[in-house]
Amino acid sequence: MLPSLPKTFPELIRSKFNSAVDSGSLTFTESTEEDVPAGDIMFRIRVAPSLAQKPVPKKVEDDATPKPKFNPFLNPEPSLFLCDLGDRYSLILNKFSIVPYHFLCITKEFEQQNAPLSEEDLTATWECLQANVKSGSRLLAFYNCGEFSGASQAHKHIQFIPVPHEVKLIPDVALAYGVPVSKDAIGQFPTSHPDVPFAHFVLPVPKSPSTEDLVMRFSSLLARTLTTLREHDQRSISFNFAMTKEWMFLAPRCQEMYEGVSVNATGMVGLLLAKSDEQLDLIKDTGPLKVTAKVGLPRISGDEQQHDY
Ligand code: B4P
Repeated sequence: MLPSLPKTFPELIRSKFNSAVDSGSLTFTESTEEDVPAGDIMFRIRVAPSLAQKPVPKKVEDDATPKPKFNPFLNPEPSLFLCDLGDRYSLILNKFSIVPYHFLCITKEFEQQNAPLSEEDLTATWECLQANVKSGSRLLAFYNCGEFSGASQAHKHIQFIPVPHEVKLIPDVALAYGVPVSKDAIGQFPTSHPDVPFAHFVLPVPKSPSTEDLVMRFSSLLARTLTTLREHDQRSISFNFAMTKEWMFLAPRCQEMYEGVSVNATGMVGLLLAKSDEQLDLIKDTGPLKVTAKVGLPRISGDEQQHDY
């Protein structure tokens, strides 16, 4: 059984964030936001031109004497450390934030980022989602899994960013079409937004879910995701996971970026990141749904029949 987050977590994260920015151990990048509509979905595009200058870790093969890649999560910087969560996880601030209070739940020991989330990972995610780190916002948890998912670190980490309540993400809109009536063997059947061209699967999360509730939902979404990857002959198991207190979402991936625009789980739920004005123009000209469709996989036939809108 995982212990709860300390009651003082919101105060802790705010004071640690401010001191880490002041001391220079956390790089906070200013950004602007632009809303771009796509049917009844509104994509929020964050534009952060100075992120393009973020240092990219040197590739191992570039070195004359190859060294193992630095793992920032094995001994996290004390100035970024927030607290432990049970024996297995630590919570740390993201060193390169573009939204305040972006934090990560990392495993204490090395575990592979390309593995699916375990029962313990899901319980830890649910526990972190309870924190009220910013008033007027809810937390979005996300996990980039596999080589085409937008992940840059190989050590298991689930990320959390505050998202203003007024921002309706793709899973919020998908669920507004109605909870599907069909049931699968475990009593849950994922839904998806009818106008979103890429394969994605959403399930509502009950108010006080048991561990079994979380695991059943994740397994059901993962089964759909794996079937889609298989149907498209994708050998690499890459997908994005996102979760709020209201829903769980998974989307299979076949590509990390489109025309230089890197997309992670936040992009697949409607929060894209542009690292230059040119990237913003590209997203607007192409259309955010088309950009996300290029890095996701087409829906497989039969998906539509699972719904009763
Ligand atoms: P990954 O899953 O590996 O990759 P990512 O989120 O896509 O971030 P990436 O590092 O590729 O950054 P990008 O320029 O695309 O996550 C690794 C996480 O660990 C990242 O959050 C990274 O910043 C963090 N990290 C790296 N070194 C660290 C260290 N020493 N200590 C602590 N944390 C460390 O994007 C830049 C940032 O913007 C990322 O944080 C990304 O998550 C975030 N972001 C992307 N899209 C966003 C959006 N739409 N809204 C808000 N934030 C967004």
